[in-house]
Amino acid sequence: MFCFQCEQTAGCTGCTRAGVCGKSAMTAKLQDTLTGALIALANTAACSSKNSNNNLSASLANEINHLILEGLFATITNVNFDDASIKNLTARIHAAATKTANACNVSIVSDYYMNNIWNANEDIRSLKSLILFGVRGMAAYAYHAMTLGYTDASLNQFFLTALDSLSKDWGMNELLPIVMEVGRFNLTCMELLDRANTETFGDPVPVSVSLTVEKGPFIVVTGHDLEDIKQLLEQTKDKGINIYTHGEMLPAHAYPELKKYPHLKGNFGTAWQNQQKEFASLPAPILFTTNCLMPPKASYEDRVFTTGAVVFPNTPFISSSTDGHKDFTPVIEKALELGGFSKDQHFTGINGGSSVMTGFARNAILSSAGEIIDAVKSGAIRHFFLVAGCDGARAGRNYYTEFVKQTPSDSIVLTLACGKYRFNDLDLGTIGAFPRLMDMGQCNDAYSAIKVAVALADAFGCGVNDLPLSMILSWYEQKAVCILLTLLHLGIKNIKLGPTLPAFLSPNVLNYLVEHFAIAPVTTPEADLKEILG
Ligand code: FSO
Ligand code: SF4
Repeated sequence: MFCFQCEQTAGCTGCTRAGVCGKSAMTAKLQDTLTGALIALANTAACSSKNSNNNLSASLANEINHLILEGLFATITNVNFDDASIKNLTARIHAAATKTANACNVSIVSDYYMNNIWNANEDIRSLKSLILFGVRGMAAYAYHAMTLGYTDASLNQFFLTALDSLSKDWGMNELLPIVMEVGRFNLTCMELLDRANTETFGDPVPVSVSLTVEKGPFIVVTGHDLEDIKQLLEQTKDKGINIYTHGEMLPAHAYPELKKYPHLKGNFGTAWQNQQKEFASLPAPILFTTNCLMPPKASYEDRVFTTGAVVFPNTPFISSSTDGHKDFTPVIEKALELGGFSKDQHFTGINGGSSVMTGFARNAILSSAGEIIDAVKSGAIRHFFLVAGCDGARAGRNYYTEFVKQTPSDSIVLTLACGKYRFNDLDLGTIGAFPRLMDMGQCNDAYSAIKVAVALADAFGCGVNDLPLSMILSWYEQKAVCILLTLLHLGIKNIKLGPTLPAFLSPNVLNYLVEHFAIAPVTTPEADLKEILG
């Protein structure tokens, strides 16, 4: 096997025997076959449109779009570990490719051989990896939007174009623009998901979320899918079961259509890499709606449930009916059977805090834009830091905790995604009416951060790079790749990235990013702060 798509890849170069994530060599091989089949499907769809013989029925086009998103999502780190379901998905992709070829009267394209990419010249491999991993991350966002009924034709077309490009014998000049296009289309995609989430569940409002788990039966929900938690909240109404968010589900507390449920009580645990420890003796079921699933330990494997794109062998999966309804009865019954804690448990965050704040999405912040601009003009706010991204197990990640602790008292720290659990229970105080630490939401809410940065730049009549704003990012898996490409597409410079740089950046591609965007690895909090604040 060969896989180097995430930050924890073995030896910072590549997993070759089995994945550090727990993925077996067989699963990795099947995921490669699946990806090769997706590329062949994209090739077939491309020849059908080239022949201007585009006879695809709406239902076949829809089926292709759905399979592309499902297939790409299944290969993201910590999502699907189940060989049978990967084989089944691959067979469905083959069937759709055959139907497409027949409908358009073109010959069937055989599966692309992924080793052509893994064994290519390192720069080509690097650029094709950026494209592939970027569209994998983007597919997760498009999938969540699709679940809520939001799609975008240009985005669907781009997934096919990007996949098709992976099989081409192209050089840097052809591939680099496609890498940047991934960034552009991911902005469209995050905007689509933002619209889907806010039009369905309302604009987030700032809330304080308790870390106490009350006595009695409860369910822990993790991942990014707000529709899943909505259906679960509806189905657990008046059943004496409380619901707790975990990981990337924390921002659910801020959405009016979710926070209205009184049994959505609080947040349990920290970021994904601590789950094997935190779930070990939990007297409650855990529902995984997206990544990041780690192979469950024997101590709690009987209470793990998955849904959506997440699949693990011998683990109950909650499927969706054609109208999108999911029946969470098995999870509910498990919660009642386990019964929860016998008395309230006062958990704390990593730094000892008993609650965390969330809900500072674009609307919440921009509704106070006037006050923020005045505070910058008066000197009350000297600098903004966006300390954002994914968490992970690597020891050097306490850089982010230390960085936030050392930010000066006249600065604001904006955050999002699961890396925030390293510091989101800290009390950094306030500047006027604003908390110094504001959580904007999930990783896809990088869209909110972009909207806020662009609005501030407009207000000050400057570019985003001229604002007193620095981006200190942490990456782990492929969603971070597409977000990074979006920031580069927007021309944002001087991003600091850690805890290590991606193994799939070749020296030449990295040089290109450094020359054009001045991207740099994080060093130490002291040195980075000194450099940023001059
Ligand atoms: Fe974290 Fe996992 Fe949002 Fe990622 S839970 S690491 S980029 O999947 O999704 O931040
Ligand atoms: Fe290794 Fe990451 Fe690939 Fe898993 S996803 S096999 S940890 S590089």
